[in-house]
Amino acid sequence: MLTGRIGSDLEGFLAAEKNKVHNSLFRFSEWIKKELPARVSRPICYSVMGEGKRLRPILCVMAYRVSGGRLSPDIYDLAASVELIHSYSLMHDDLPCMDDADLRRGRATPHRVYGEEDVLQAGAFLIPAASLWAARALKKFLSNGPLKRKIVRKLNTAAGACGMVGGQYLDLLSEGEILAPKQLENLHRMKTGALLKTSLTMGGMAANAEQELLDNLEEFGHWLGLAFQIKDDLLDATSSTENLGKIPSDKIHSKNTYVSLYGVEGASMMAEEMKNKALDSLSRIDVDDKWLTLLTEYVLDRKK
Ligand code: GRG
Repeated sequence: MLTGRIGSDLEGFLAAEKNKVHNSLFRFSEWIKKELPARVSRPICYSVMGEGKRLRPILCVMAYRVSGGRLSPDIYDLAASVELIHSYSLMHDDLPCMDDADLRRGRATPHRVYGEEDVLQAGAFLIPAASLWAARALKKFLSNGPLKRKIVRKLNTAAGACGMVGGQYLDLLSEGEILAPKQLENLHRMKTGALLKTSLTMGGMAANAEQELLDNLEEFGHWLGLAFQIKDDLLDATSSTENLGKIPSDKIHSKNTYVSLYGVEGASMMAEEMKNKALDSLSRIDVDDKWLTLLTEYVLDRKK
């Protein structure tokens, strides 16, 4: 965490934003309980309401705000759709056929509570539900039909074969092999970076931002996404189960990470480099908003 007054300012800001995201996820949970059988809605709600950092939806709302959007619960609903995709990915990533994890966000993983079969199905239900939640939110504050469709398409593109799922696929295929640096960067860019970057672009698009601002947000998101994943690799290699709320497992699964390729020191230097590139892109965004800068610092300073 950042220290001093700025650090505590950011903590206060993040806590308030997390609370608004939480309210949207709660609205989603109430809706999904009415739409789906309890066997699948229960694991969905358990997963979605877990204690995550909510970084992606917070970034979406921040990009919306710096693009001149007027805040309302509806933008938090749009932002929450990204968190829903993230939640499904965690549910499936923890399954025995992938990471086989017992612990996530400081408590038992969904399949340890509800069983593998229900969680597999719940995750599959959650994917289209996230798109519907985005479309429902957009309907409330955007009248431009093509723009609404473009935003939902962005979300699905980031979640799909050229983004998160494609990256996870490459990650699974490469377990036990040693990737070349460019291959590893590509994998991280897809698996984690795409959704994080798209959170920002979606926020900008929802505020009808000019193309130049969208391009800058996207470039910022690109570097921030890489810095975030390298920090994730570093935490997995250097932190404890108690602190992370999950069992570090990259080494157990012989994963390709920045730490396995460059070592802790090398990976730390690269994370710093990516963060500086993110800050550089941010300086090209002509807005006076300290929070994006502080959040960029937080991505590397975080302890979990
Ligand atoms: C079947 C090929 C295939 C894919 C299914 C499982 C899956 C889709 C994708 C997994 C993608 C994945 C696990 C990406 C890692 C993202 C990551 C760094 C997670 C940790 O994010 P944080 O730190 O977590 O934001 P919290 O808990 O704070 O939300």
